[in-house]
Amino acid sequence: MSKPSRYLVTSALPYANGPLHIGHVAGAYLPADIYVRYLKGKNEDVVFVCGSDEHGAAITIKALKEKTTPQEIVDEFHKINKKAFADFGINFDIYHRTSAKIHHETAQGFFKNLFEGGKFIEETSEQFYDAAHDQFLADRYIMGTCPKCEYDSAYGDQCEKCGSALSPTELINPKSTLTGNTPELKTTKHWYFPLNDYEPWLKEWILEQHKDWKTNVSGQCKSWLDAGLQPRAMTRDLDWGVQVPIKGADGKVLYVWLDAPIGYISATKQWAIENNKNWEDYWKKPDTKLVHFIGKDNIVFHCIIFPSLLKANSETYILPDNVPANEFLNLEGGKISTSRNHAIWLNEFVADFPGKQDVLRYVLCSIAPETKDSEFTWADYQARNNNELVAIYGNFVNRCVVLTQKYYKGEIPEITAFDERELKVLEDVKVAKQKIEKSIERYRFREAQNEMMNVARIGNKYLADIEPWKLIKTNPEEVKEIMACANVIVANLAALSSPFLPQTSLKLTDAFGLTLTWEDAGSEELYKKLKTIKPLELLFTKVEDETVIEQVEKLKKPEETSHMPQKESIAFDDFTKLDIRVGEIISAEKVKKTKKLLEIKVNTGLDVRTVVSGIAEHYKPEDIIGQKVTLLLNLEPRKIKGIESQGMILMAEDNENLQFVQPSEDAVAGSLIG
Ligand code: B3M
Ligand code: ZN
Repeated sequence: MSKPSRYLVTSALPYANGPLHIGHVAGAYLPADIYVRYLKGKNEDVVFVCGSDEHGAAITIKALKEKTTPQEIVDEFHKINKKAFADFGINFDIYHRTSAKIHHETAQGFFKNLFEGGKFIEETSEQFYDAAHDQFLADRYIMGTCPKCEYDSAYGDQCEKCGSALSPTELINPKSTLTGNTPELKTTKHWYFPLNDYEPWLKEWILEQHKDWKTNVSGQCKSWLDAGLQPRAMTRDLDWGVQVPIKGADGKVLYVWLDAPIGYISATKQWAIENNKNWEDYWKKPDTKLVHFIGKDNIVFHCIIFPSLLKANSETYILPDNVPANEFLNLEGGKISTSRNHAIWLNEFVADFPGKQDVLRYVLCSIAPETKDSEFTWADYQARNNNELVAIYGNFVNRCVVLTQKYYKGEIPEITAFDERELKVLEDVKVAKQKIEKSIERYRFREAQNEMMNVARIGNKYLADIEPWKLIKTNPEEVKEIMACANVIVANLAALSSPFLPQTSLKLTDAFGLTLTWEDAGSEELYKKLKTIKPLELLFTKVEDETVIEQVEKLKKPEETSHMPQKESIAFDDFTKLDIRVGEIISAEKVKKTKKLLEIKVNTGLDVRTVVSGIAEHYKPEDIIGQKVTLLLNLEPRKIKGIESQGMILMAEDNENLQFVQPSEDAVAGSLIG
């Protein structure tokens, strides 16, 4: 597009059902914040919106598990996340929420517009229903065995183990998470959006007109488009969310992926009200540039579904100019996992490392998963801090400040013009600025930040080559020009690092007693603005080995919160019904064509019986022969892969570790446990 008149920048609305971790930050928030700070530094008209996604079954399930209400959960995490972002320096113009009235109205209006325009297909189909709760089950409320990898806790929409997208009816042995019962199929009516109708347009719009999109984004779009799009239900049977605003839709809410992106619109509306602006300028004028920052798991929703919905709406909305989605960030050799607490939580980092936001920003930007998954390690955090922020950026600034104090008591020497050598150095800085701009505008933030560091490298080299500390004895006049030039480089650094290291940039501009904008960088006239520089504390300090060790240890310790809450109480009589005994494994072999299952023969003291157990990924058959086990004897026999399993070996499970619940070695097979 030609130069936009204004920008609307969005970051994915995080679900308000848990705290934020560094994977979120590196994926969708930090890049957006850098982009926005850059644009604002150039005095562009920009609105940066985000907020809590407060609907969806993940939230109602959490409420159920924790015996509380969805409202309480979203209230809690909206607050926590809003604060964590603010503390970390992600500068949204508004952090809204989808439970707000204005959002419900906006989403309902949007749905109605499509409905009245005849854009939906009404369809009745069979869906799982839990009679005990008189409730249709959202995909997430159904769990069962994954047909692809046999993981026994796959959700109705996705297996979290192998990542396959599923539909609830594909699950083997589906169970309602509300009651544990096998759900029945019952008919229900929903409104489907015929995405397939938009396929030709999407192909043209994405694959032809947006060849500038990142390859990880267009690649994912292309594979969806090649596979062929299907109509998608835009409503759900659920009692938490935005009510479907038409007759005959009681008890139904908008599908969360219709509701949430409209959250961007309602957030803009609310911002406009608070700032006396017109929201429609940002959503309907074609000279507005709309950019969505997201993680890769949200690509289909932002590149295919939401644009089609915007296009179908009779109000003429603009479409995203770009969706620079990032891949995933891993952590210390593994995937970041909320349930296993294998994560660095943003609110914890801010509390544990006060004033170190810029360090984490720097590291996360350096390793941002822009083209492929990347990995955060504490050792790398330490190395980048010590070798780059301390040794390059901090060192250069510190030298310049200290020398200016020492030679001139902080008064920056006045000069009339620079000599050739200085002009050459300042030209290099200007070129660096242009490269940063180009990289940011192409959403290459790693590259951009590295180029910003080059300015500090230029400054360091300049001082190291000339050694003003030696020259001061022989040619103090020349040192004046050198120190003026060095201060100009520091001022450039202050302006050019403002999108990446906002706190640090602020410390520098404060030291100069100036406000510097992006446009001040690279300007020959900058030295005229600089008058004094105050003494500064060290901008960055070394990260010690102990910190690294401590943080890595912390990751190894699962927190209590990662454990399942206590189940409902049962009567003593219920407990005595369980026949639990000591058993001894006599033989074990793998069940053919499965990854997880072992067929195990156990001496129960009464008999030798067969038990099929899903432990093959943890134990080799030959290693467990002779193993004493705790066996639930009177579990109703059931057939697994054609083998009748007559009992269950009890295992302790912790963070994917499986251990036998092991009676002591001299316990005799058949002894009752209870
Ligand atoms: N809440 C999904 C997520 O956090 C969803 C994003 C909505 S963006 C409109 O991954
Ligand atoms: Zn699976």
